Amino acid sequence: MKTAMRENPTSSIKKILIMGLDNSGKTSIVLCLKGVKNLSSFSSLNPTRGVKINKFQALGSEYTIWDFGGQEQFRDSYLNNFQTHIEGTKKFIYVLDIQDRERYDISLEYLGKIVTLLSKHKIPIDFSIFLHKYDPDLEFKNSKFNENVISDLIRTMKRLIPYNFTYQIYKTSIYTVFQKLAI
Ligand SMILES: Nc1nc2c(ncn2[C@@H]2O[C@H](COP(=O)(O)OP(=O)(O)O)[C@@H](O)[C@H]2O)c(=O)[nH]1
Ligand SMILES: [Mg+2]
Repeated sequence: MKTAMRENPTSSIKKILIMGLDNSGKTSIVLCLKGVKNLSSFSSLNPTRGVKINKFQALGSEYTIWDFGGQEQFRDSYLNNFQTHIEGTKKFIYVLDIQDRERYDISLEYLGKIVTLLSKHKIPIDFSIFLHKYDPDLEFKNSKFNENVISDLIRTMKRLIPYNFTYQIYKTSIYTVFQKLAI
């Protein structure tokens, strides 16, 4: 009787996909989600080549996070095989390194392509954009950073995303893992 009641164990596995340019902090975010707290593991990260699948458990569910290494030579092939990768995905995280201002344009272009594919195929998904490396002392340490830079970025981002596409933007940093700030 007990076994008959048991749920299929695979049904509770939630697939999360994380994408963004290389060096934006994707693997670090995966480590944070896995509960790694030792900061030295973050500084010794090597660039992820290709797709890396991580498993972890939290709040009674099992998760698989697909970490897509963001180097240029891989980005187009991910987009060409997008529907295969996206299959069964519950949550999508797009990571943009806000300290990498020289590559805002490239990152926004990549984001635009992803969002266009998702809305074209009408794939319902919980979509989050992480404005990452928003460290607590950022505006203090770097005078070029102020709210205008971020609000310009967000404005450009909103123009790029179709009006009927639902998403959330967060400011994140590995230094404030547990204080994700919704915008
Ligand atoms: N200042 C700062 N650096 C970060 C943050 N997250 C990651 N990094 C650093 O950014 C670099 C690239 O991170 P990584 O996770 O390998 O990026 P990936 O290529 O997108 O997987 C590493 O040196 C990390 O230590 C953050 O929130 N703030
Ligand atoms: Mg990586």
